[in-house]
Amino acid sequence: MRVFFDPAQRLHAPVAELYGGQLIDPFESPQRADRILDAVSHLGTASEPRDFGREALTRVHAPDFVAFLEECWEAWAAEGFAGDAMTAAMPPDRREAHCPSHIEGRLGYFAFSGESAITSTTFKAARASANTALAAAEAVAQGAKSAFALCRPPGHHCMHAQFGGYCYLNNAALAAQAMRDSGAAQVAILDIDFHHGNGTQDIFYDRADVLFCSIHGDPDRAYPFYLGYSEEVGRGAGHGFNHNFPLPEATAFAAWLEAFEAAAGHISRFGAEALVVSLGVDIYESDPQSFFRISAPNLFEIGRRIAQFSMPTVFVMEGGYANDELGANVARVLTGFTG
Ligand code: SP5
Ligand code: ZN
Repeated sequence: MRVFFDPAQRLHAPVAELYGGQLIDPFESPQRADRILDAVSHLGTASEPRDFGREALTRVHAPDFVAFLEECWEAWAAEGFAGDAMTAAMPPDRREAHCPSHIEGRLGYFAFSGESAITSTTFKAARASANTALAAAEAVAQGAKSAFALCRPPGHHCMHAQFGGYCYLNNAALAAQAMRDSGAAQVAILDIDFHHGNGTQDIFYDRADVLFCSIHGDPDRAYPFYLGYSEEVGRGAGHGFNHNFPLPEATAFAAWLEAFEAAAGHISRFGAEALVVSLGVDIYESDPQSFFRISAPNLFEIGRRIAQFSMPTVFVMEGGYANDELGANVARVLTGFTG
């Protein structure tokens, strides 16, 4: 399995995350990448991605959103604010909302959630993360059977034009789009992160060429809330190409696997030429952000089942916050896959 990692991803290191009314040390830290990097070294030496340019980003994100990410910090600092950029304002109705010129308003306009900060180097790191996913997609498009994109900050919450949930650019969506652009007629995305992939769903909701399946904590009880219900099946041409599997608190592995097999059925029938896996290991039973009962050996079994698609596969790293087990958990899925 090819492995990709860009060290510039470490540049995103905000001071704090808004969690339970406190500013705490962020769950999503540069150390996560280092822990995973150590644990997957037996799969092969990590390659540094090339720069795919801004054009690659606007294949799935709004140009004004990408420009905002790039300019945000400077405008924020110029305003005289002392901390990292974190939003306190949110549009009451996005469909009617005008995009303000003041940075405080712009920040909320391009956010769907307020816990995640933008620092002076966030855009640089997010681009490095995007390039990592794009390089993995390129390797698979050029014939590699599988690749692991060691991405952080993660991406699956990032929508067409809104960041949040620790995500600033949607790495999995960029990888899927890159495979489409390099000739795959249809691409499937399987999102197994504990949290609903609201951003990936948003990006492909109207499209029939990219199938999106997500297995996650019930949005009635779990972040990112609001989206991820089973009745969200896509819109217009995309109707029937979005499938959500929300699962309740204390879901055991057998029930999780039932959802997996249902998603697998959709993926097999779709007839995709390539698979992108949004790999969040926050499904692990000891993860501080989640509520499934999925053990370490179960993660290995998940990798084994993903291999049964026998499809060119790009793994894109998403969440996982049980730090002591994080690297090992990622390695469990990947070695389950490689066998
Ligand atoms: C990529 C990814 O995994 N992003 C997740 C961002 C979610 N952070 C929300 C934190 C709130 C979780 N509440 C947990 C309650 C535990 N009892
Ligand atoms: Zn997650």
